[in-house]
Amino acid sequence: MKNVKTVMAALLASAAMASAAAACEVTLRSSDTHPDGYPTVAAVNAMGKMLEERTDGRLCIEVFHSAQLGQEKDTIEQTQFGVIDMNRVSLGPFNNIIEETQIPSLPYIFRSVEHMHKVMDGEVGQQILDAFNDHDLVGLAFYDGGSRSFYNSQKPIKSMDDLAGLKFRVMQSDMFVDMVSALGANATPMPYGEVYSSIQTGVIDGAENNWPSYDSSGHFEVAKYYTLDQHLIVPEVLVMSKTAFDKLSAEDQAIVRQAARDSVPVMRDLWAARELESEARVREAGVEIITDIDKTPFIDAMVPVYEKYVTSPKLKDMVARIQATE
Ligand code: GTR
Repeated sequence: MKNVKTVMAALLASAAMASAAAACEVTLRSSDTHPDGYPTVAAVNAMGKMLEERTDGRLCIEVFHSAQLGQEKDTIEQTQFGVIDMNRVSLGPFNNIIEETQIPSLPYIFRSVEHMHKVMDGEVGQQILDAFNDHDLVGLAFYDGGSRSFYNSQKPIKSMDDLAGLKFRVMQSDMFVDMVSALGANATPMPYGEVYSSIQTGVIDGAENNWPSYDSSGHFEVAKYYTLDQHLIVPEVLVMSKTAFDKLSAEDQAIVRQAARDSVPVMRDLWAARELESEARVREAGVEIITDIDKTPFIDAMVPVYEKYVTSPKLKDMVARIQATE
């Protein structure tokens, strides 16, 4: 786990290099767990270019990719404290902090990626972005995270019964622990960066993720059975520290918000291409992919999860509006 001192040292070292190279007045430091070139990293870089152009070099972004600033849960705290200016993360690690983020993280809440886009681009999405305001953050935009499915090192999962007794890593969200328990398996919340070695050493049997993450993390090398049950379509989010945002003029704040929105279609195109590339790479590597799976028992098993987490009238209303979105 990286502490504030380590994060500050990484930021200062890069600030020294950046000031020699670029003439930006303010360089916003943005965190990402993924490697350089991954669609989320490329999209924030594209947003940085837009900012630089639209502010005549007043504002730039430097993306600290590959978890240089730490794992998601820690970098979220650093962003709330204002140590990190921007952060691109999954909504999952926000679930325990901001209740509205649980709703698009509910298993099988979206019928398709198109349905997710429609919801997140609309009023419900805006309501969720606004919810970050009460947590020292500014919600800027949602990115794609595909659909997440289980992979493991032990055996092909062909039905829900095959999950029994297996141990899966989940993102650090209580709801995902309950989701896995409701399916009859065991869940261990753990930072993304620890998953590869934990599967390799047998601490866990597997995890769950989308094609690009399964590929880029190398998890497919140690967990060769991938079952496309698609239990989650969790969007990713780009947030800014309220401290950093409040330092900007109203004009620059509007430019930041617009550039973030304009990076969304860029991200979606990169994502769609990357999903196909990653799927091809993983198939080529000889992974066993189970596509023919009846999702009905998985969906039915989620009733207690909805009952436990969708409790207040506000959250119930959000679920109803999502379900009513065509
Ligand atoms: C990826 C996501 C990351 C991170 C990771 C995880 O799909 O892009 O932000 O949340 O999953 O499983 O921790």
